[in-house]
Amino acid sequence: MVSDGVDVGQRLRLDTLARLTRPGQGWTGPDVDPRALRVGVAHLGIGAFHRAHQAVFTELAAAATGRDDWGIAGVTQRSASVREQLMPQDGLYSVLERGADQVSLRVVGSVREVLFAGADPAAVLDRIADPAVRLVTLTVTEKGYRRGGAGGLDRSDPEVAADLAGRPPRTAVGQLVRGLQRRRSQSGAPITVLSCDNLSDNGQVLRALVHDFVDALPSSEATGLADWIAASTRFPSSMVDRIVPATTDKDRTDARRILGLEDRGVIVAEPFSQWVIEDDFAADRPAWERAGAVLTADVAGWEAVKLRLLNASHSLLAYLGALSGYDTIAAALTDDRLAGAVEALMVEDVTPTLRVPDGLDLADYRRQVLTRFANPALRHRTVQVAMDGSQKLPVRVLGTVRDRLSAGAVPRHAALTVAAWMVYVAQGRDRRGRELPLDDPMADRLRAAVAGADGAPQRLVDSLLRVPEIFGADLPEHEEFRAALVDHVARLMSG
Ligand code: CS2
Repeated sequence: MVSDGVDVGQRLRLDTLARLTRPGQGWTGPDVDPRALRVGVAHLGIGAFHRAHQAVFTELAAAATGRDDWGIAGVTQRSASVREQLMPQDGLYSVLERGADQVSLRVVGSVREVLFAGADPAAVLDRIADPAVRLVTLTVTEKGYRRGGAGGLDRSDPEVAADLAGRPPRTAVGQLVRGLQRRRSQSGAPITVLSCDNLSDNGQVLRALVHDFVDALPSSEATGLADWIAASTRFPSSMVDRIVPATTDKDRTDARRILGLEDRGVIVAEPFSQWVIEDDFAADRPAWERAGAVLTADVAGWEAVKLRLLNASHSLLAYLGALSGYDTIAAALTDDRLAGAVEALMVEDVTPTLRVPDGLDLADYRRQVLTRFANPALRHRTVQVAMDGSQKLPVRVLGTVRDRLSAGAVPRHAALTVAAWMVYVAQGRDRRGRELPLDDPMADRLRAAVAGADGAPQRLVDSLLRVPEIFGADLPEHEEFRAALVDHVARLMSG
């Protein structure tokens, strides 16, 4: 089959792309000449989210300013597959944007190199040490930070302990510290470390984890390192937002039809994209504001709005939706009962806890979230959002719970979100009997906790509420919250 003179069996690469007739039909990009780009950013965790979000902003910023020094070296942490997808394609990949009633495709060229940390850990440290690199960005997901119960670095985690003992580092914080150590001894050039994960105060959290790691090193290795990091490194916070479901075969087929080339690295995303970044950099940065990002002194308000309204609602729809037999977030939202619960969560429980950032209309924001979730073209699976609940609930739901409880109110819909997660963990099946995967770093602990509950709502609530890494020491003691959970769990379990 031939399209635009190119055999569609051919793979996306710089040369095959150059042979396509331009402008292409239904596709754009890259907006930069990838051959001319030099690496200026090292990114830890080059999954689909980074490629759909920061990599696009960075490319558009480079294009708007004519700069050629903001190419990205991405690091894949757990498997070589992103490297295998992108390197034979000269780093090129497409973002398939699925709006409710139209689809378009952008070829992105800002990723210049993909390193597999498992095979080549030294190359990762060299990139962090490279003076041409002025930025390390991260999307390693909530669990990638490896925090313990009190929020600091979990030194009992065997991976953390092994990195501290001096093996080539495999954790993100280990890679950062070892890379910074090398940078200090080589050029000593300042650098910014920018977390792009869904954590509140992500910059502060990461700074503290880096310092925890340094503090745990033998003094012979750590002398002066903490001071150098404090003086030469910045850890701004940022709020990132774009819905990026897992790529399906249909996405790959549609991308091939639109582009006329085979792309093994295609990712799918909604049209919406937002980035709010704390303007606190140790050195130069891409002019992301030219690509629509907001640089501000105050990110905390935006982070809370996004995590508590969008991500919490997502989790509610994921757990309740999956239990009710809905495969996707959009399908779950067609159920009036679920849509009503989400609306009530946002309006009654979350909104009173928010400090609204300047220029943001919360009612518009809430409407926009629901419209984005309702996008039927995205097919964002409920079980994908349900993953890693032990890591996500504290960040997106339990802050709301604590704020409302201390204001003397019982947040019933936030409690419903937690209860739906509890039933999801305990039942592992939807109402039609189909299996629901428990994909969570604490899965074994959670399964053991619910095993003794025998399906009794009170015992189930107590067994999970007493996992201190998730609920702390305070929430199990709160009788009204516990009662609300028991009430919801009992109703959910009886169908
Ligand atoms: C989702 C997020 O999977 C999840 O937990 O809530 O990945 C969500 O799609 C993004 O944060 C949107 O920006």
